[in-house]
Amino acid sequence: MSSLAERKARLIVHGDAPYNAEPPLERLRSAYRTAADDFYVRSHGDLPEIDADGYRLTLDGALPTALELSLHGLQKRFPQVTVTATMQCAGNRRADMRAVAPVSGDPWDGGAIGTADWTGVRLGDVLREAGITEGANLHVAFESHDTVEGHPYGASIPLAKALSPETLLAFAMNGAPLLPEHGFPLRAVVPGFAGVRSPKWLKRITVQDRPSDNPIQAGDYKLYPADVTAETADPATGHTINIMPLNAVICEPARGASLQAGASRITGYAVSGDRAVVRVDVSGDGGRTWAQAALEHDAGAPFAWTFWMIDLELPSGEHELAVRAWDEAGQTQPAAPDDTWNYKGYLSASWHRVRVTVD
Ligand SMILES: Nc1nc2c(c(=O)[nH]1)N[C@H]1C(S)=C(S)[C@@H](COP(=O)(O)O)O[C@H]1N2
Ligand SMILES: [Mo]
Repeated sequence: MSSLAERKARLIVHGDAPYNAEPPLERLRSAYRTAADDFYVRSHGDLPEIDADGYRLTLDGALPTALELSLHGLQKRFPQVTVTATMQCAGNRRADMRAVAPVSGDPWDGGAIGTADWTGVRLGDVLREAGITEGANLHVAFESHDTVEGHPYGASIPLAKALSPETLLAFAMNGAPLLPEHGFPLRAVVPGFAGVRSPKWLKRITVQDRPSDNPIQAGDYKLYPADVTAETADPATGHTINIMPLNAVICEPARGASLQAGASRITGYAVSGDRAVVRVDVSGDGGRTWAQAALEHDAGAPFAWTFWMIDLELPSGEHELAVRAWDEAGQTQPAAPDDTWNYKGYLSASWHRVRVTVD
């Protein structure tokens, strides 16, 4: 395994402590399954170092049988499954919102996203073994080994999502044990939900009648209207970000690229938390006219992104490329970041625009 320093050197680093980094878009688009060392890292606190041999996961709360599982015990006791799914930060593309007005948080470009084969056990299988009452109006709260401003990291998901077959306790990514920065030895993977609901370095899972009261769940990752500020924000009225919206990004060419006259290849990704992407439109003239891109999707992976590409004839001069995806409900993305601007810069999902020059 490479060292953390070597892996850091491959990425665009937004901060060292906590460590936050994303891959260049061109490299992100080079493989449908993102290599673990090209996968963005979002951390809120320290990177805990956990010894796999001594590792224990506790399950408690509203469960007839509390469980304590070693990593090996978990792997032996429950069927192992692999789910190909996209993980995305709620702050992906925040940089585009920051161009409208100041926002808080790291200025992620379109690289706070990645797709992997996650191998683990179904969280639902573990909860059923502990005797969970299906259909109850409960929440599954996770607590992790890292510390964020004096508290352990914590977040929760509704029981229905926890019991859904795609939701995993994962120990491997693309066939190898999780890297330390991606949650070794065990993390949750909650496909379709914002990354914040997929806690890394899991310590404890508690079933309870209300969402986690951890500040990450109760205070952060809320969507506010445009007139709300850091001073007026009331977390009790902010919308809890779970399902990720429809989004699309141009990965190549890069912003400001110089292209040769003739057909130019334009590539990127499109993604939606809970609906299929059915069409991707690409414009060479800032959104006045559109052409349809060819789509590449893994039919067996409903929670994974769609890759798209198109060859566009662009005359010489300056052009604004734009992309917008459509989902199976016939919905598309807002045209401008102003439309959904919020002071936290979450869910930035307007048409992605890239200016290029053609010789
Ligand atoms: N314990 C813990 N889990 C965490 C986080 C964290 O800081 N601590 N960050 C969350 C956020 S906001 C995201 S977007 C994803 C990122 O996962 P990755 O770093 O493996 O890409 O992890 C989530 N799980
Ligand atoms: Mo995130």
